[in-house]
Amino acid sequence: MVHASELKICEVDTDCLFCRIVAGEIPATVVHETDTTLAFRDIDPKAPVHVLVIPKTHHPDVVTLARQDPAVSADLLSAAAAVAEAEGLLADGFRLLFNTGVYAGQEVFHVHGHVLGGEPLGPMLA
Ligand code: IU
Repeated sequence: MVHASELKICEVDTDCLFCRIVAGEIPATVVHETDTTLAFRDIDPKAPVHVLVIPKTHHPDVVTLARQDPAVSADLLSAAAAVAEAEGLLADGFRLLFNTGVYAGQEVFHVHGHVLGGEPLGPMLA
């Protein structure tokens, strides 16, 4: 396991909230961790299960991550799948969502996948 302090955590924004969670400076309810990813419960859950899955390295959005680090992109999908399984979401299904940019309402510019489930979620754009 690589400790966060050994990683080049945040090259872009030293005030990045999620980089600070990775560094252990801000508390979060962590549900899954790998060498390259961290998953923690959203502080304002929109479903019975609402977990955010992030890379430990800083990339502002999923497009940037995909271009800069395909290996960590794959790790992030694997982590989301592991979270969904651990949270008991595989039988009934779940949503994996990456808000990207202003039109999507992205608020935190450290890429994060929302793992949402635990009840019927309704149509995407309702
Ligand atoms: P978005 O995709 O950038 O809109 O999602 C940001 C999410 O981060 C949102 O669901 C917030 O509730 C969540 N969040 C959090 O879990 N902890 C925080 O300290 C803050 C936001 I600020």
